[in-house]
Amino acid sequence: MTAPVRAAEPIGIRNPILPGCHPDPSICRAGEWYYLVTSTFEYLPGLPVLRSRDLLNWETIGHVIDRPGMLDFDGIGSSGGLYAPTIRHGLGLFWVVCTLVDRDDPARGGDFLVTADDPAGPWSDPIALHADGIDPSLAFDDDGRVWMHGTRLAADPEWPQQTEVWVREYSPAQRALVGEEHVIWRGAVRGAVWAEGPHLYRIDGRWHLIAAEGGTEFHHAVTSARAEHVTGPYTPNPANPVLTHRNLGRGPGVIGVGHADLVQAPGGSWHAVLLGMRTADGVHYPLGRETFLCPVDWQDGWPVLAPGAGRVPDRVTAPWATTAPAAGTWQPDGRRAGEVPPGDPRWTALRALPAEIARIDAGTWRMPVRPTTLQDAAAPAFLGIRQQHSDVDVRCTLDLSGLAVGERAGLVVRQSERDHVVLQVSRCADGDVLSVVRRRAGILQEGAEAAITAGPSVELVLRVRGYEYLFEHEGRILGSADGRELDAVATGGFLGIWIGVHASGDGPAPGARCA
Ligand code: 6LW
Repeated sequence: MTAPVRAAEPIGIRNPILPGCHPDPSICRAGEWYYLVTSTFEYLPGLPVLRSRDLLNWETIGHVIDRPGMLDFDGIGSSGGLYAPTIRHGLGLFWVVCTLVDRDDPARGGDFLVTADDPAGPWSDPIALHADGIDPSLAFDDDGRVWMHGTRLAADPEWPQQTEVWVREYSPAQRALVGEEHVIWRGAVRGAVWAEGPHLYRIDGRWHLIAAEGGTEFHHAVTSARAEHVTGPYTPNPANPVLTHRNLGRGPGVIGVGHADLVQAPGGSWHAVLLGMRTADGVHYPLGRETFLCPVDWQDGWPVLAPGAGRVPDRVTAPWATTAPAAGTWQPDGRRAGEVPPGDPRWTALRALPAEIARIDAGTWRMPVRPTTLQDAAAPAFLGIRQQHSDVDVRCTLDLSGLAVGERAGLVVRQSERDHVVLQVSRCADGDVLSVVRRRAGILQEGAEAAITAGPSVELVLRVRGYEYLFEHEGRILGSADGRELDAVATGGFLGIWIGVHASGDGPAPGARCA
């Protein structure tokens, strides 16, 4: 007789599967691999492409926008830039459609398409689609035709911020949208703002639409509709919204779930990636909009998201996963200690590629000072990574040997040009001064200053515990910031917090006093 073998627990991880600012996730599968992209706004390289075989272990294999000159980001203010990409595999190619947004100049940018043989890149130069609005997507018909769709403000709105979803054929030969345009969707709920993030799927002889609505904040929701023909008419799912957390009220947990994209596993099961925000007070979420995973069932020809639960699960399992996320890679619930070496794909710069801002030398970044400041919608000397956990300790050593009098360098907690906090060393004629400089809604709030003897290098420390951001030097707290004043809710942006280093100044100014 042999002892019964206990079934192994299915391998799982805590949601979100991609913590930190990873909004508007889009997913596709090619063979045994899933590929996922998310929005990156004014940060470059843009649109990370992540790959997984089991929906749990994700690895960044490249970025869609990774060459100078692919798109012009100069002057694009914070929370503009790259919005809501869609990734698909079809006709032997990988396709990404996305929008470059300039919130100050709607005439600039617009929807574009890039393709690649290999999702790791290189991606083609962008093809402008000359379509209005945001959130483009595409779907392949059984006969090989390509149908683009997207969201724009309704031409003839019945209420403020009502949008409409359009569909139009794309001709790969002409590299352009062709034929008639059809408006197929204006929202499931009367009065719902921003029906957006549409994705069409050809499933079992029908067309299914998944869209978000309610705005990408607390009232966000996922809706569904279906049609016999891609151009409609679309019948709303009687269960709409098919997923939302807005009815749960305000409390700690996950809020704002929406903007879903569906994918089928090789075994036939369906899954959705979608965005949501982790909050401790029901209101604020400094980590931004993160990517969650949720099971999907089909009943009576309609998708059921999170069947039997009606909310995004805290923990997701993948029965076919053979390995838990490896120790040493970042994990939603894991603690990770160690360096983020130069070259790690998480490093990003503002409106320029990291390689245009700094170079890697002997295992460290060398970032020349630039006159551009964090308040400018340009490319400052800034390198940072998204904050992915509510509790983090960041320690950075700045080599100040090249810093001239009148220049400054420091550790930054950034939301935007108008909202950021810097623990900064200013090089003055009579020594170095350390200060915490806050900019809130564009207004400068100078903190306490301390004279220090920085020497050739200085170690600056940031400790984040929930909403509290503490700036330290040599064990002394020099200032603090409140995450509830820096998050997208407080500042009106779309981003989570980035943590990075920054230097600015106008070059050597002998004899200058402290700037
Ligand atoms: C995204 C859209 C949205 O394009 O936020 O408000 C935009 N809604 O779906 C940026 O993430």
